[in-house]
Amino acid sequence: MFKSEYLNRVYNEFVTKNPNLTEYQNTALEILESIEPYILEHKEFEDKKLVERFLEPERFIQFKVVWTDDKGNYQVNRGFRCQYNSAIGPYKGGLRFHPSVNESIIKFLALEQTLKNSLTTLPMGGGKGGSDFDPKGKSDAEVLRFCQSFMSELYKYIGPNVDVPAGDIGVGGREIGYMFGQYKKLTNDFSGVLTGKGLTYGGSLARKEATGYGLCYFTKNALKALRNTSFEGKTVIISGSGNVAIYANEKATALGAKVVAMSDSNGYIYDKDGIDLDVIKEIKEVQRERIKKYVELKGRGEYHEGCKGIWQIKCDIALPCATQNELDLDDAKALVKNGCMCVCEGANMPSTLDAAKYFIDNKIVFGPAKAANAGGVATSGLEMSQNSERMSWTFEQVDKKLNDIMTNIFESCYKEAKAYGKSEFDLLTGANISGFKKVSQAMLDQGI
Ligand code: NDP
Ligand code: 2IT
Repeated sequence: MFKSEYLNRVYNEFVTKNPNLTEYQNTALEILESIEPYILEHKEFEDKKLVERFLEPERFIQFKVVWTDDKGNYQVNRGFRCQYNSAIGPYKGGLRFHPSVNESIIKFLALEQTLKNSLTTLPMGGGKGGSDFDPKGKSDAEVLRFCQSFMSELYKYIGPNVDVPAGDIGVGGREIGYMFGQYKKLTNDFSGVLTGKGLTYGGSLARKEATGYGLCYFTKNALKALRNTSFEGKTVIISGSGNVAIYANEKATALGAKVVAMSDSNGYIYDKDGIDLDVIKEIKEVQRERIKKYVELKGRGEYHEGCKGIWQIKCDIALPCATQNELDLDDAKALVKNGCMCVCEGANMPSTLDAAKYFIDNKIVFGPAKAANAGGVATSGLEMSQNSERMSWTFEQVDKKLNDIMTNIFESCYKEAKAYGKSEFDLLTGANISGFKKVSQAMLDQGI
């Protein structure tokens, strides 16, 4: 599998130690394959067991979350927090509430987050957490009771200089607010222990928009450098219709593109005239309803059951912004066959490894998740800075810093792609090597 005997041994041991954790194994494989040229240059890493050290999370916490629903029935869920790596700063990463959450999902996301946070250039280590709780169909009161119970355990392990969680799938402003309130009640401490907070209690302007906007800033840079083109006049499809997807649509449209399709876990809508984002915001942010409603509310467009069909739509640019493994090799082939020239990942690991390789081999402008979607956590880092100095910056200030960070991330991935990748289109190798260089150096320096 690897040219390096050392990596073959490390990966085999990793799989033996982590049986059945498929997503986690896939992420480790992707990272090791792409950092191999760098490892081969540094023979001393083997002596120091650096890759083994990198692939072992510092801490993995699992806990019970008991709460009562509106009928007074007890419910039991599982909570998790993986504190993967603190070499370059306090653990930082989102919380995901979704029925599919398990040890493998949390560990894969925490490992990804470690390199992503390194790419931002801000001092943040990597972590991730969440629960198999499903917020869908729950009342506000149920979500409140769940969040309070979840934080009653999590608060023991986090802190503004220890571990700073944020949102992810199923965790938005409402959930962050409920968890922040409970943390404060338990600790009697008003601090920036979570990011993505409301604007009335320490949140940052532009954090809500940051992942989607940042994705478009990254894409803009990649299109310019690799294809000398822009969003202007391009047809775009975006999977998902949550936080990342909505603000990716907003920025892509502002940059001159037309977004014709979006989805949720039930199906997708296609509107050849361009999706009316206000209608999507009303359905998703206000009513918490299904995307199917778009056709009824807008009076145009088509709804198709099942989310897979979205990749069959002809487009210039695809932005997968829903979830992991939502775009496989067949989907990748369909996109390329239909003329798609750019795929940038808003979600975490939305393309399977063979799909990602297919894009890179076919010289599609491919923005790998840990680089392309790093704008969310980068702006979380900016929220932490504002909390520390007890100041708040304007929307324009934060947005400008976000834009600069995303340009910087693209430049560093592009530089390493040219140095180590299969071609200058290999931003996946570029991102992994760029992120790994800093974390590995910090680990060596600290002897951890
Ligand atoms: P939201 O909960 O706001 O939205 C998630 C969207 O993806 C919804 O449209 C949801 O549909 C869909 N979705 C979720 N799970 C599945 C599934 N198993 N199959 C099909 N569709 C699914 O989450 P976010 O927008 O915050 O997150 C989206 C992605 O972006 C995730 O991969 C997340 O890790 C990543 N990300 C998020 C960041 C952030 O700051 N929020 C930062 C960086 C990455 P439905 O409503 O039907 O469930
Ligand atoms: O995957 C991610 O980068 C996030 N969900 C955001 C994490 C954060 O701490 O803002």
